[in-house]
Order: sequence, then C-alpha cells, then structure tokens
Amino acid sequence: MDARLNHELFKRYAGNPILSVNEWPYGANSVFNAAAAKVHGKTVLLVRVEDFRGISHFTVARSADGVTNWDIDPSPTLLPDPQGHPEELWGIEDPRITRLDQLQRWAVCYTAYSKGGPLVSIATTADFQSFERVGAVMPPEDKDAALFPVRFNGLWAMLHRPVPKSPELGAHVWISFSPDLKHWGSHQEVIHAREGGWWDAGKIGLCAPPLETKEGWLVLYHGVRTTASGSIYRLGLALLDLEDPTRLRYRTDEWIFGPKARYEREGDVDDVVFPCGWTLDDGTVHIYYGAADSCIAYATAKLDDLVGYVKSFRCPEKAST
Ligand code: M1P
Repeated sequence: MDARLNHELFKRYAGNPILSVNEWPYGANSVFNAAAAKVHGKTVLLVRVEDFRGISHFTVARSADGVTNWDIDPSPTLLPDPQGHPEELWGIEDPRITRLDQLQRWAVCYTAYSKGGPLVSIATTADFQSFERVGAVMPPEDKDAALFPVRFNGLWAMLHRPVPKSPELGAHVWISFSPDLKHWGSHQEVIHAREGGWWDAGKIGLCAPPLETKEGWLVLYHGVRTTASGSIYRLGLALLDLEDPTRLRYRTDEWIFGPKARYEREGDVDDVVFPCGWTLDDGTVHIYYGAADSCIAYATAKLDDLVGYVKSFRCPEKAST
C-alpha cells in the first residue's frame, strides 16, 4: 500500500463518492461541502449545491445508514434571500450544523457571499424544512464557522476564521462568545496557522463543528498549502480544553487526511478535501467531505484513535511555528 495512504487516520469508503450531480433530482453544476447531523436516527446532510450561475444554495439529503439510498429533497431546501438578506446576494455556502439542546433547535452556521465579501451567517431549524435566519453575525471576510453545542459561563461560543486585510498576517481560527447568537464579542485567536514550509502554513479554517470528548473539544481543521500548481487542502486535528475552549491543548504536527483519490485530486478545484460535517455513533466518527469542490465523499475513523493521536503531539505552546 502507498505509505502516504497508510499514514492517514480516516478510511475512505470504497463506494466514494457517495453523492454527486449524477444523483441530484434537478440540474446543478456541483454538490459538495455538506453539513451533517443525526436526526431521529437518520443521517441528514445539508448539501451545498452550486447552480449553473455559480451561486450556491442548500438542499437536504437523508439516509438511514448514512452512506446509501439518499432521499434528496426534489427542489432547493434553503435558497439565498438577497431581498431580505442582502449579504446573501452571491449565495450561501459551506454550512455547519450544531444541535442546541437548550433551544430544542439545530443551528446552521454558513457563509453568506455578500458584495463586501464572504461573511458568517446563522439560521436555526427544528425540522430541516423551515429555517429562521438570525442573519449576518460577523463582517467580511470571515467564514468556516460553527457553534459549540453548549454555553460557557452562560454564553454561546463559535469558532470562525476571519481573514486580515494583509494576507501576510495569515488566516487563523478564532473563538467568539454571544448571549443570544446574534451579538458576538470577546473575540480571540485560538489556533494559529503555522508559517514557512508547514502543510498548514498561512491559512487554516474549521471543518466540522467541535466534537465533545472526555479529553476536550476535538477540532477538525483544514490547512492550505500553496504550491506552484495551486493549493492543497488537507486536514489536521486540535484539542481544546473542555471547560475553557479558548485554551488550545494539543494539535497534530502532521496532516491526518489529504487528497489522494482521483475524485479528491480532480474536479472544479483540484486537491481539496473539505468536511463540513461529522457524526458519531458507537465510537466511530463518520466524516462527509466535499471532494475537489465537485462531489461528496465519506470516510470513517475511531474516535479513540483520533483523540489518542492528537494527544501524542506536543502542546502547541511548545511547538515551533
Ligand atoms: O476551493 C476550496 C475551498 O475554498 C474556500 O475555503 P477557504 O476559504 O476555507 O479556503 C471555500 O470557497 C470552500 O467552499 C472551498 O471548498
């Protein structure tokens, strides 16, 4: 076996990709970067669908086993609303779902593509049929956001990725807090993009929402390596303190998954794996990832392996950048 494949923690499903435009009930350019949730025992994907104008919307796909026999809404489930929400003028992209038990609702953080650039918006739903918009919560440029499922000292917390005006400053993962999901503050950086030759130098971003484990909040993030022939999107892990998620406790030096299969290497954007959702059952983590910005693929790992692996790396405070 290719030693580089052997090194990866997630195992690809042999039947990948699990969803593409070939299965879609209506015409679309691409389906990718789906959020995931377990709802009444079924896996629900909120799929980013890019139409033939280049504008994205979301459509729900449901499956009993989370891999096959997807029941896809026959028409778009959530369309951009540029009249009521001008920030959605050029579409809605890259959703992440978090269950908020305290509100008895699901929260969806997504990228609204405004005239001023991409920004973070939030909507909530009880059934994945109707959605109530909270609206824009972060100014541009900011994306790759997801909520924690619980409050900390009475406040909701969100991971997100603002981009500074000077690209040389890098794009890092930040955490912010809110009393009501609408107004956010106490912003602070929590995971810093490394520098130089690292696989995650210059730009990183949250993938799936933070996952609660006994050892801390498991964070899956992407690192973007810029090369002479374009960018390579790979995945790494971090572990945030369970009580104080502003504290980064562990972070992998190595990437744990990257584009290798043909459907990950070739597409509208080559060399991209981009999971916006994962689910957990019986100790198995299921990731749903956009592959080459063209289709949706699926892979699994044992939660204990992921946590054990990230904990095997030095505390980031001591790691060199
Ligand atoms: O093309 C790869 C990804 O590029 C962007 O991600 P980010 O801003 O985090 O680098 C997004 O457009 C994403 O949708 C896309 O998959």
